[in-house]
Amino acid sequence: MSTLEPLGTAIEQGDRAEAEQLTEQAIEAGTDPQQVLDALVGAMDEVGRRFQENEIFVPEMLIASRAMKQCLSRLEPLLVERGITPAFTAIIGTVQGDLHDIGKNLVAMMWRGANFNVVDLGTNVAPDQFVSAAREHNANVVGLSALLTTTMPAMKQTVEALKADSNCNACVVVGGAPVTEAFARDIGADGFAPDAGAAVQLVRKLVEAA
Ligand code: B1M
Repeated sequence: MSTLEPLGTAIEQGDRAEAEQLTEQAIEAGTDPQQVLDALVGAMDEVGRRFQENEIFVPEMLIASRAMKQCLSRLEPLLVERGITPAFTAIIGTVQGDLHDIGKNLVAMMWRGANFNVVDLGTNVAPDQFVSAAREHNANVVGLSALLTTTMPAMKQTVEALKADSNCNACVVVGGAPVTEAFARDIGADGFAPDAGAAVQLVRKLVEAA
């Protein structure tokens, strides 16, 4: 049996030591790094699905993401050497006035797990910071998180600023506990995701359609 199937299982179970060892073995055996990457991304998709289905919760998702990150760092030099780099860039941040970042960090990790290049601007990010970062990184996606009803207006202002910038062609996606599909539509966002697993499916769909 190839090491890739147990590698996927190790990621799904958040077994970092086993996942690292299997990644190492796959590399030493000369396995195509793209195939190793596909196994890692496939495992994170399964983690996202289980999270959405409430089969696992935040801690398990965090542990799986960390195992994935560790394996990716081992694989990265080989991917770069072969010119295999993420095809899409996503900017993410929590909107101005809002310091909550746990959910935003989970979304960022899952996007990395889906092999997006993710630029995390942190918390309390002003609309013009999102606009500058989207330009600077030629972003395909900008993700906004808000956890307070009082910062939802800042989310609206940020979407407006991004949409008003003719140099920015990024899809804007929003999420966070008080945010709803209807609110996302009202403020002109391109999409809404209720959780980190759904956020992966959403951005994949949007970038493929763009
Ligand atoms: Co705050 N807080 N907090 N808080 N806090 C809430 C949000 C609150 C609901 C608590 C309550 O009153 N019951 C309430 C908001 C009420 C409201 O607006 N209606 C509240 C308040 C009022 C406040 C302060 C104003 C309190 C005060 O100082 N008086 C203050 C505000 C500070 C500020 O931001 N300016 C404050 C401060 C804090 C702490 C700093 C202490 C801490 C934050 C630490 C941190 O994030 N580093 C904190 C915390 C931890 C919470 C609760 C307890 C937990 C939030 C959390 O991390 N959830 C929260 C109450 C609660 O939810 N039980 C609360 C776990 C996380 C995984 O879920 O962030 O929803 P969540 O993310 C999910 C989805 O929403 C989605 O995916 C994630 C994973 O599935 N998602 C996205 C999130 N972003 C997304 C983006 C996407 C897509 C999906 O696309 C881009």
